[in-house]
Amino acid sequence: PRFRPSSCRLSSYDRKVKTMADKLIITAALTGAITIPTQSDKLPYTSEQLVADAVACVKAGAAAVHIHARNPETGQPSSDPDLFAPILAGIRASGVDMIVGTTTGGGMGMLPTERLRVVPRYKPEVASFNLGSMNFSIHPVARRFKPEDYRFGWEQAYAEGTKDFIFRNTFGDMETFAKTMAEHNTKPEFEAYDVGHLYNLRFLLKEKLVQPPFWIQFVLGVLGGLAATPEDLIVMKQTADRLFGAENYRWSVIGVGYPMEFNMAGMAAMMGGHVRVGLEDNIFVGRRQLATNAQLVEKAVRIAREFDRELATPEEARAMLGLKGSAAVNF
Ligand code: KMH
Ligand code: ZN
Repeated sequence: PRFRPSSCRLSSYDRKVKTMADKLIITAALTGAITIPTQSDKLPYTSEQLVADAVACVKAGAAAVHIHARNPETGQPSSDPDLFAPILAGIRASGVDMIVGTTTGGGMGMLPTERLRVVPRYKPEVASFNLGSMNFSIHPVARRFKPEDYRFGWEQAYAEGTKDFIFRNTFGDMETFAKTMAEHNTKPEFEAYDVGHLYNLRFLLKEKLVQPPFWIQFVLGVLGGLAATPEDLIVMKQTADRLFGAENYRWSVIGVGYPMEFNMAGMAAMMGGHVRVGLEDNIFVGRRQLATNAQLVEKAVRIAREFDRELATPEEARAMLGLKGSAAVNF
């Protein structure tokens, strides 16, 4: 008989390719604790700037924002819960719906107990959960600037100091983070910088400290972790599939730096994953072209469209990730 493609039933492979095209969740990481103000005058650090960027990113297509606080006078990263208050309240007052995830990773010099304080205080829908201790350095950035180039007095020592920074997330810390997030119904966004971090998550699962389905962020390109390459992303994805089963987690990817942020966005768009962009991770939208957060989101949206991935709204993303909803937070 003649081969008639129209009568051909979808093979399970074809079905899988179609169904892995989840709506795509874009998270905007607005400021972080790694980028220093001298690198980009577009880096927001006051609450007004952070709220304006959050709203602009959501209007551009992001469903979620990832929030760090900084000292509004100096731009220095801080884990002081009081500094989160005007940012979270400002986002609320904007009336623009979005998933607000807070960091519990903080930055150099912050203790795990200090970093975790935002969870009981604000009970966010999502909070970052870093899956292991590691070197985490931006000291090569300091080589790009002369002492007189820095905008603020703290920046040079901060950037250079990361050479000896150990990002602490021991099993004891992780146990505390897991229990605290469970207590406040805050969904952990598991930050995995290396393959071993996925095995740490597997251990937490075996100990019944965490519950699938998981929301995992593959963080690629940090000095101290895996690189933002297709090979490394695929290693992470295959390892997670093997340890948890593809149906038991959703993943997003961060590519640190340019063009890695967008290379990884393209990979995620193709592979059924989700995307994080923002000035926390990368400051450029094109070669040597400094970007606003919204411009980074706009580029991620263009990539998603090219790969025929529809964007998830905040409400759709909540349903996909099993979040408690913005009425249940404490801000
Ligand atoms: N700064 C990023 C590379 C966190 O905030 O807990 C990872 C991050 C971690 O966003
Ligand atoms: Zn962060």
